[in-house]
Amino acid sequence: MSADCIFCKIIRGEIPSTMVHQDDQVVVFKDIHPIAPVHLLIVPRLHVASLAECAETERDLLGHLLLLAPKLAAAQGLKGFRTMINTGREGGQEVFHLHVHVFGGGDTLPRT
Ligand code: DGP
Repeated sequence: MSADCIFCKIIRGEIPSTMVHQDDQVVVFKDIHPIAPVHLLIVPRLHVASLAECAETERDLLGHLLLLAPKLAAAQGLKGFRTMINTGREGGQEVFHLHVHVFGGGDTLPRT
């Protein structure tokens, strides 16, 4: 846990969020600035700044994050979805607590 981290504060319940899933390893809540009709953030309870800071010790956690994504998407009624992990400031990351974006719904997403 990191005292000043906004996602750690959400995990501790100090900042409100719309939670859609919680388990022993992760919490999942709606992004405050959605870019699609469904836009979720899968956030590990462990404070790791980014994918670049992950080590072998995070192998199981990373597997859990990714395997959860299709289950969450199906529960939201999505037929397809996109995952995104922004890493580092130059990678577009704004919150330095590892998270996986899961989004979809509405029109077909543009090809990347
Ligand atoms: P990234 O660029 O990958 O670090 O995206 C961080 C996302 O986190 C961004 O899409 C907005 C979202 N976000 C930031 N602060 C909050 C918050 O307090 N609550 C929620 N629900 N989402 C937040």
